[in-house]
Amino acid sequence: MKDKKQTPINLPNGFLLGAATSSHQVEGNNTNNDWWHYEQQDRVPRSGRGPDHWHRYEEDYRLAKQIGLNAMRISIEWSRIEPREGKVDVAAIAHYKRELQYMKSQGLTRMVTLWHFTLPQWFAKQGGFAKRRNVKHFANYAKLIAQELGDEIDLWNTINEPEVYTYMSSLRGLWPPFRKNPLRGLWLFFNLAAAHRAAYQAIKTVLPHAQISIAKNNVYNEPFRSDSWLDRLAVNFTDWYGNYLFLNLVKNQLDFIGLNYYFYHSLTLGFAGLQQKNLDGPKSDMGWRTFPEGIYHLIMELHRRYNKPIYITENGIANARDDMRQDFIREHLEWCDKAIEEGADVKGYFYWSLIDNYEWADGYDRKFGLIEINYETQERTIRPSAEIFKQIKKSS
Ligand code: IFM
Repeated sequence: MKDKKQTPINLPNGFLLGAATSSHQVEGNNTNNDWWHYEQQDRVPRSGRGPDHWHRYEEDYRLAKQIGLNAMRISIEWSRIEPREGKVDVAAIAHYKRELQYMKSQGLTRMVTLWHFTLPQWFAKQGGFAKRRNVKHFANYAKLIAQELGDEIDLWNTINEPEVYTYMSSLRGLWPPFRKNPLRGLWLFFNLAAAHRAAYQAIKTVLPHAQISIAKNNVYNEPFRSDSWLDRLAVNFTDWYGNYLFLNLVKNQLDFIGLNYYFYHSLTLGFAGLQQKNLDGPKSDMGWRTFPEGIYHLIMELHRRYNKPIYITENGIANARDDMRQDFIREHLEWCDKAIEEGADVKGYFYWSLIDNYEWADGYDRKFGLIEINYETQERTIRPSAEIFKQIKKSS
C-alpha cells in the first residue's frame, strides 16, 4: 500500500461523496413499527427520541454540506407512511417531500431506501416478509412512494441488507421477531428477493427511468491457509451463499449494485468445523476487524460478475475516540480509487453514518457518526475526522 497520507485520491467527476442514515436509527419516536413494539417490552434497547432527526433534519443536512458531502442516503419509514394497513398518512408524505427538497437545496443527491429493517406493526403481525403473500403490500408501498415522492428521489434502494436481516431475525433470533428457525430464514431470504423484484417493477411502472438497486452487505472472505483446498472450499461456499446468492436472484432487476462493506473474515475448515482466524489487528468499537483492502476485492468481483455501476451504499466504523475514522475512510477510498483505475464503475461512497444513531440491539452506545450527538441537549458536534472529505475534494 502506498503512503496513506500522501496519496491523492482521484475520484471521477460527479462522484458522490455522501453519508447514510436510516429512519428508525435517527428519526426518533417511530412508534408504529415492530422494533418499537419490542423496545417497550425491553427485548431490545429503547430508541425513544434519539437524535430527533425528524425535527432536526435541516440542521443535519446543513452540517452534511458544511463538511463537504454532496449526497445523502436516507430511508423512508414505511410505518409512518402507512401506520395502519391501507391508511396512508398524507402528513408523513408531505414531511418526507419537504425533507427531500431540503436536501436538494443543500446540493445533496438523494438516495432513498424503502425498507431498512423496521416493519409496520400491522405488517409484522401478518408475518412480515416471512409470508410470500405479504410481498404485495411492499410493492404497493413502493408504488405509492414512486407516485408521491418519485420526483424527489435520485437513486433508489428497495431493501437494505436482506441476508443480515435474515440472519439476525431468524437464524440467530436476536432481532424482532426473535425466531430462531432456519426454515423461516429460508422463506424470508427468498421472499425478500421476491419483494425486491416486485417493488422494482412497481416503481418502474411509474418511473421507467428510475435507477434502482438494493444495499447488499458483502463480506470479504479469505482462506486462512491459501494452500488448503478445505479453506478455499470454505471461502467459495461462504461467498456463494452470503455474498452472491441473493444478488443472483435479483440481478435482472438491478440498475446498479449497492455494496455495504464492514466485514473481513479469514476462514478455515477442519475437524472443528468452519472457523474464523486472523482476528488480531485493528478493530472497531463493535469488535469488527477493519480491512480496507477488502473493499477493492469485493468491488472487482462485483464488477466481473455483474458489470454494472457500483455505489458503496455503506462503509463505516464505530469509533467513540475518533482516532481511527479518518484513516479508515481515506484508506477505503484509496482502494475504491484503485478499483476505478482498473475499470470498475464506482460512482459514489456513502459513509455510515452522518450522525450517531441507534445501533439496533446495541442501542446508542456505538458511535458511528461523523457528527457527534449529545442526546441530552441534542447538540451536534462535527468530529475532527469529518475533515477528511474536504481534504479529498481538494486533492481530487
Ligand atoms: O447500523 C447498521 C445499519 O443499519 C446497516 N448496516 C450496518 C450498520 C452498522 O452496523
